[in-house]
Amino acid sequence: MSYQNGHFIGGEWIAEGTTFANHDPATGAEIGRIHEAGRETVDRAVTAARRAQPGWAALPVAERAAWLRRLADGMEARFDDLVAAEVADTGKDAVQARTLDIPRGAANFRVFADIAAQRPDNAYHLPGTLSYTIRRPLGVVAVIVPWNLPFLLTTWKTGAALVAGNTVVIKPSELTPGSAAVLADIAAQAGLPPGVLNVVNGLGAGSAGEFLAGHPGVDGVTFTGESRTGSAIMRTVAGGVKPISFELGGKNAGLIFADARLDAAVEGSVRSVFTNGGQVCLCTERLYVERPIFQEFARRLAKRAQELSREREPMPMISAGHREKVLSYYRLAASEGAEVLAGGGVPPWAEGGYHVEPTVFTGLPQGSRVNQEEIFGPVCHITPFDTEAEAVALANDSRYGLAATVWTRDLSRAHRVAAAVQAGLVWVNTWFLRDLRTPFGGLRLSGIGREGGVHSLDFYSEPSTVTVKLEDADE
Ligand code: NAD
Ligand code: 6OD
Repeated sequence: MSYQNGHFIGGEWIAEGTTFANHDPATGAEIGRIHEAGRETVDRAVTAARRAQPGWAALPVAERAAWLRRLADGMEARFDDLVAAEVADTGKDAVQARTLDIPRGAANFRVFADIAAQRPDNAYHLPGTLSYTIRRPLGVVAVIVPWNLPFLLTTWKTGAALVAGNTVVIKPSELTPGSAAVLADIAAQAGLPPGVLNVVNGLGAGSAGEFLAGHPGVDGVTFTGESRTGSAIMRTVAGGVKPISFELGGKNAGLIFADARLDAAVEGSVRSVFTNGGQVCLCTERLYVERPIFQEFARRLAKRAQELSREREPMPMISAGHREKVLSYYRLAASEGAEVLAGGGVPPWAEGGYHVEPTVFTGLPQGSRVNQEEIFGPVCHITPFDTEAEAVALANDSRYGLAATVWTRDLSRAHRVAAAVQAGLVWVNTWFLRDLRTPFGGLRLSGIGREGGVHSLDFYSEPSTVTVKLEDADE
């Protein structure tokens, strides 16, 4: 597969700007060249989106919802193309792309279509007074997304923004532009009005991402990516005081109590640590295990990590640079005296691809960088604990607050701990089980705001309140 990606603006493909290479992380081979949007190209995209926005917002919500369903049908019809694009860009397993990443695109569009079409308006009554709210779309929304779950995240934001009456300019990650290009094709084939959905490619700082976020014609920014990038975007949009929705990094804890079903806790942790090569913001990087089962849990998790490596299971890191970042944490852990229970390097079979070994460490203090900084690879550190209060305190000892898992068969403990752990999402005896109506997002460095269900619609539209004084019958 070799492609050249331009920009999709006002319903047309435009190949302008210098190009840069895109690589297959599984082999390191160049698979395509991407055009980089400069300020002028970004300006054209925003102008196209602004032109289309009033007409799009004027459609009854049921018609916008019908468009989303038509686009979801298009995603299902182009399922294999979307899988191929996602696999080529990320090196992820096609089975995962077929069962998680790509089906979520149509699911995202359908759930927001249903929720928006059925959402009631609000009215507030007082004696002699009636107030109600009118929801208005933000206008043009910049959708800036990362490389780890490209299609899932692009559609998660785009579906909600569109159904709320906004038009969008999507800026995919420079490392994974493929599935957004297929989405633009789907929109073109479906006859979506030109300018409603636009895609510009390029890098972040000093390039398309920054130009887009800072463009005065952009009314709101929804961003998923690193916490540091979130800070940079806040600075970029500060002058325009634009609404932002940020889903950022995580350093997620897993709490495993001695009464948990051990098999389920081990397999659940294998998923939560190693899925997508550990490159999911929700992945667990810190495991806390109650002391009576610590040795057995650690032995089993390490064995599974070794098996995954032998089976060449976890996907590669997204780039040579990211592999080097992950390996630098492996070296750091070793130099700080960690006990390496599994992995810790590059698998012997990695040829050209950006693979690292699934890795399990123990023995480092809670304050170590390995226990505090987001690594974003197939790696975790395991620490024993003795009491529930200690486990909760360890989980909360983080500048992040995105997700946590709790493994226990004690119902009261499950609810107690879920309430005490400071995270935007807590899973009990499972991981990454999603109901798309629930609020999704994180505390502290993990983000600002919530998306999901009506929470997305709340971000992508703003209420105006109308208050009417009711006259008495004889006035
Ligand atoms: P990143 O922050 O480097 O890049 C994300 C996007 O932002 C890319 O499109 C990039 O080009 C763009 N960008 C970079 N600098 C920019 C700038 N100054 N202005 C505007 N745009 C800019 O993130 P990444 O490395 O692609 O993704 C991995 C990170 O994303 C991890 O930290 C992970 O935890 C996080 N993430 C969080 C969630 C969540 O829901 N909380 C979901 C997925 C990923
Ligand atoms: O499931 C979702 O809706 C979502 N936003 C997942 C994010 C995963 C991060 O890597």
